[in-house]
Amino acid sequence: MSSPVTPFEQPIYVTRPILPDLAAFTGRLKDVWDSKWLTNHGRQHDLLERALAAYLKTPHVSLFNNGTIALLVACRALELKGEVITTPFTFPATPHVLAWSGLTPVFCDIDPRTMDLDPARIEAAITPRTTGILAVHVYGTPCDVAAIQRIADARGLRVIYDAAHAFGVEVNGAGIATVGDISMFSFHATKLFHTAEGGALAFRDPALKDRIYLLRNFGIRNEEQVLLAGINGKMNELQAALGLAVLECVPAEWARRERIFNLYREELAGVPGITLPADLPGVRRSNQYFVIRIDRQCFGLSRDEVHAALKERNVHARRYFSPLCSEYPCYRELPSAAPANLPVAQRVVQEVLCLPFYGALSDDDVRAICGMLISLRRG
Ligand code: T4K
Repeated sequence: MSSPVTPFEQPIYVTRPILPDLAAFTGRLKDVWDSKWLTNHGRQHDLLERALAAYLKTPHVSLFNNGTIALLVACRALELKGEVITTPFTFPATPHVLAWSGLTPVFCDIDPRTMDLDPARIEAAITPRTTGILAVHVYGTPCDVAAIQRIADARGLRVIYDAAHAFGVEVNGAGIATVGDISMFSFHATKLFHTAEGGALAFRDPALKDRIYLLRNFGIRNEEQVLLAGINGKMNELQAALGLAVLECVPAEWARRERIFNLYREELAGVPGITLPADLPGVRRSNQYFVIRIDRQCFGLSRDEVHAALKERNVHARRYFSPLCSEYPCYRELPSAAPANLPVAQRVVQEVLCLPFYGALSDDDVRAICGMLISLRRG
């Protein structure tokens, strides 16, 4: 790139997956071929389950074919009923899982700083029909888990964390999945750790293990007994083998993203109208997204105008998570979806922009993207 406004010749996407060394992956595939065992809890599956429990510092991990099915099983495992309090500022899967479970999502506003569910707004949303809270560590930023747990304990509610973006997040050295009743991780190709498609549930209560195991395999106990109305949520051996190969690459990818994270912050520091992600004390980041917020007044251009201008220059930043889930036709008639109930989310969703963020981006690419952004500023 010769000038900050020269478009990239090749598209720069918001992310690119880790692709492990092909020989390392085919070596693992050879084991699968030799075993003639392709799915239903094979060796690769068990190896990955154990490796992830250690990596995530959590006692129990159950692997799934994707994060959405994992979340469905979490709702079923905890026997949620009636209403579940959740955030409107998330990927569609979060409220859709509630709807598919016959539950009513109750949207609650978010904290303007973390962009996660605001615990101060939860109490007012609780009714006699409320049985749970489904909170999201959005962009990997941990929720105020202590405040959420206090409310849940006082009101007898179950807590599920959608930790799709929070792989490897630690708070004061503790894995992010050691809070609440169950946490869900997504291992989609767009995630730092992935199995192409995949996901997991992580939890502490050993009593949940058997139930979750049954629910993800049609409820089958053995050849004679089907105990529960389960589903097919199993991760297959090819996914698990890929996961084992990808997991070996995660530390280097995380470290490279950490460098890019800091480079973005250096290059964009002090640009009027751009708010950068803050450091959170005691938190080890997921390095899943690099999200900035654009103040239209101060920057001179709206977030949507910046998004379009970057796209013209072949930089495909993403407006995750716009529109708000509460604006989808399937939810907008809910009383909790009223814009007046969600003023912070309404504002935040117009400001956020996820910049390209993956290890294969060069330092020069990052500087060029920042140069483009700065050159777009008016005023
Ligand atoms: N809860 C939350 C909070 C979530 O964010 C998600 C998923 C879930 C639950 C559900 O988990 P899963 O059931 O998916 O495990 C992507 C992902 O499909 C989705 O998994 C993810 N969240 C969401 C935030 O992002 P899209 O529609 O933005 O993906 P797409 O295809 O536009 O890909 C984005 C960019 O990534 C592309 O422009 C290029 C790059 N890419 C993508 C793929 C698929 C690649 O380079 N290679 C690839 O193979 O949803």
